[in-house]
Amino acid sequence: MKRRKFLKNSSLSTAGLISAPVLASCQEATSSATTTYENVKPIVIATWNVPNATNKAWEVLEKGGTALDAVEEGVKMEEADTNNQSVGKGGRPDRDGNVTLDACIMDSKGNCGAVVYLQNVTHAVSVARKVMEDTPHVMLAGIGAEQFAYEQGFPKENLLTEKSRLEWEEWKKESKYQPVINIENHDTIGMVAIDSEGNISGACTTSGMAYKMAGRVGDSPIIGSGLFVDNEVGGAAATGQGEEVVKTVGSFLVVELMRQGRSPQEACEEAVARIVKSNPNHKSFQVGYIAINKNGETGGYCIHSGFSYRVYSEEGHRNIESESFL
Ligand code: SD4
Repeated sequence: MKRRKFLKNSSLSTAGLISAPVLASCQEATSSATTTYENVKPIVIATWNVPNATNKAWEVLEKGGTALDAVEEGVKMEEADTNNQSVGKGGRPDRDGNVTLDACIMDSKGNCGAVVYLQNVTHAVSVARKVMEDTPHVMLAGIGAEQFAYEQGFPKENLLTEKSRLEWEEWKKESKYQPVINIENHDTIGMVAIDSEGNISGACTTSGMAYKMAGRVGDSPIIGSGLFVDNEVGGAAATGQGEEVVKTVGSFLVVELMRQGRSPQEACEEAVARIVKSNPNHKSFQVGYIAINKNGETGGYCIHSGFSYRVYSEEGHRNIESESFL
């Protein structure tokens, strides 16, 4: 969608948002969420072109596995892949040279778990799942998350590969020691799946913004920002500059827009519009969303071109070049 059409649509949809749902009674709002969805078939979507991850998730779904298992197994592929320098092992470090991971997972019953600032453990998403299933909490951070992971049997590993270390050394020579986000080269994986029972789950995992300040946490492990699932409606995930996603509670926004009747594509566009409208400098960073509704319809949209998302369903697998604002 090009800029002019996008602005027109976003202003129309903003007007729609103010008039209809705000006036609707709670009962009416709930009834729009209980739209009948028929013939739901398994499907998985993920941010960026990540065929190994979506293939793995599809393997789980095809065998009748749960969406929760599918998204965990799927994103683990990227966490283990040292060529993906935005996720898990091999991720780019913070500006002090430490690789710190953020991840979350959410199931179809609304349960969720997250880890932030996790070091020395590759499969942050699995630790997040353990937080969800084996603790009374939803989020563990830093040393506590790491300690919990070891207690759960996760191995201690050095996540800083030689490639990422050498790149960081180079960056230090050039940089003014500022954290940066590379507009086109980041591959945080957010994944949402529907299983053969029609249940929806999602996961999101990242090493965060390259050369970030020590201690910085982005949107990816924050339920509602980097990921949100509502089994009545659909799910959404974000990638890009997490600060902007957090400020607009982006993935929750996308799901709530779908609840109000927007298609996944329209919902992603509106969520990007919120960021663009309040950021005169939106050309300097990237944010992208993907979404799926209970019907298995998908959408994706971002600020800059170059964003794509991956879909795997009974129709096969495909990479979709997302439309963009710029
Ligand atoms: C973050 N959203 O930490 C992540 C970064 C990202 O691909 O998406 N990278 O802000």
